[in-house]
Amino acid sequence: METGKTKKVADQVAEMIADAGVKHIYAITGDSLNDLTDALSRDGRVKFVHMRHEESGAFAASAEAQLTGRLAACAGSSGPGHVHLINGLYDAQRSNAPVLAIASTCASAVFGTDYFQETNPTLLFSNCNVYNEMATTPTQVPHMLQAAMQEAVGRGGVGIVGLPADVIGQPAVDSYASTTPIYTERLPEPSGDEIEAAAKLINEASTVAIFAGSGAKNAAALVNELSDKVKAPVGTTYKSQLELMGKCKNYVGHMGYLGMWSAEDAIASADVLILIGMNFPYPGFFPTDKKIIQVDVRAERLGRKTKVDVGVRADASLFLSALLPKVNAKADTAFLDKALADYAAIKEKFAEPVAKPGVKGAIRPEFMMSLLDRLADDNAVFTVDTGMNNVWSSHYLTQKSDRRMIGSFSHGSMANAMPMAIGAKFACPDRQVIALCGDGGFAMLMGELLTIVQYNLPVKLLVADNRSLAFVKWEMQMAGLTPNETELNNPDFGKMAEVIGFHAETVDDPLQLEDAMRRWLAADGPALLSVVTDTNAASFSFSEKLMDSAKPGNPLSNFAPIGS
Ligand SMILES: Cc1ncc(C[n+]2csc(CCOP(=O)(O)OP(=O)(O)O)c2C)c(N)n1
Ligand SMILES: [Mg+2]
Repeated sequence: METGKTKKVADQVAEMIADAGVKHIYAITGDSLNDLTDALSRDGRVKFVHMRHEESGAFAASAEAQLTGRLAACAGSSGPGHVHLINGLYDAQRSNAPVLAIASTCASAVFGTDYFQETNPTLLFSNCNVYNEMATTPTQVPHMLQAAMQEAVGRGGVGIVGLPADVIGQPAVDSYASTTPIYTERLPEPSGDEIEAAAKLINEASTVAIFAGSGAKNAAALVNELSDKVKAPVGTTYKSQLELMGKCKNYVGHMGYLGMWSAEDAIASADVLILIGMNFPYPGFFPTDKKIIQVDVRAERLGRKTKVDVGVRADASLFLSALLPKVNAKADTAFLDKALADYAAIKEKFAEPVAKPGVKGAIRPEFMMSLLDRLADDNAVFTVDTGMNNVWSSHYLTQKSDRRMIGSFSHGSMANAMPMAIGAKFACPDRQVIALCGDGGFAMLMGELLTIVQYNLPVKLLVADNRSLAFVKWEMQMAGLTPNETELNNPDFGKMAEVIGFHAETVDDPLQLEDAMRRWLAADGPALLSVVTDTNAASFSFSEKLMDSAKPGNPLSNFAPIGS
């Protein structure tokens, strides 16, 4: 702040966000947001990343927050500007990503007058937040901003502050509010009684299975130890599989509608099922006639998706460390061996389409994805669009060292992969960032190609050009409908991206894919590879539950496909 100049609310907001350690704010400026844009640029510590659509800004902030575990920010101007944030904010909230969203809005003096661009951000965002308030006086701003940031990091979700145009330009009022969100590392511990109860169930059981979600990823070595000791197969969610598969030798696949029956069967049939740090959406996969232990740092998640016999609010590592000495080793490996054999059989089946790369104009996506698995960096960050890319990535991407994958796993939105890659690249400039885009998803927020070129961001976009909303085509077929309104008439995405300034190629010949992929991965700066894939490729491995649920009349027939 220059001396002698009055500090405005906008300056105070810029200062507080910077002091809070926010590195980027993904936004589009305009009208009531201009004062803040100006203040941020004078403060100089938070980079304003100028997106082409506010929804992308929210996805980018969500990706940054998920990868770093730290607060990230996005903003939208009055009315349509912040209305555009909503889908990305839903995704961030449901991914527990600590994101601050600033929604500037028309002057408080004209609230309720049907003013130009008037919306009510508090109502608009009412279902996707951990904090959601609008400041109508300068005095409120620092308290509300602090609370929004603290709730976002403390509870993991979206903190929203509405800032009317007249408030943002007024002199700031100093406040007692702290300007640094407190990241608390203190994790809930299990009680002795809870450990005794869990150990008793496990010791009395003949067979045990483990189902581990993202909350178990920092406890992978302990999950592995427990599984080894009690001969329990380990199934995961789609979201957690990449992080856990390489670290658990008894890994038997991920479970869900796109999942593998090896995991599904083991989880449904063990005498005792241990659920660790998971928020799996579909109750129908859990047994009703077995004993279930659930551990989660979030008390509100216990018993939400299934009946639970022993529910423990605790950090996964603390729970497993306390439990391990109390459980007796099991000798019988028959149950585990069967699950491992089932998983091995699935992997063998997966290898079949990889060996048949397809024909010109119809490259097999399995071949494409397994090539990517072989060629991508061991610590690559993958972002994945909702659609068939979820299927192929979950079947063919493997853990090499420190790979991460983020997607719209709970919200299930299309178009997230490219904007998430932007946030991922800003957050992790030294890592290879690869967006797995569907042609439908890619086109939905295609303006972000321009953002990528504008910042010369070296992100890698892989577009699976199957000329259709393939997942939906397949969904319709499964339900006995004739696929309709699912065809896409695409341009040559490679040529299009080249004109925009990408290193870009389109490949339609499977024999040329490996060389093209190597060039794409080696390229400096923005790079896009459009692969003309088989429009009819579908997976054999889908869960039996999916087949049942797709039958007309089944209450689950309108399922959401992905699973967290
Ligand atoms: C924003 C949004 N609109 C619609 C849907 C429903 N939907 C789920 S997958 C999908 C098709 C995705 O097509 P594409 O991106 O081409 O991927 P593909 O399945 O063909 O690989 C649709 C329309 C959704 N999930 N999100
Ligand atoms: Mg498609």
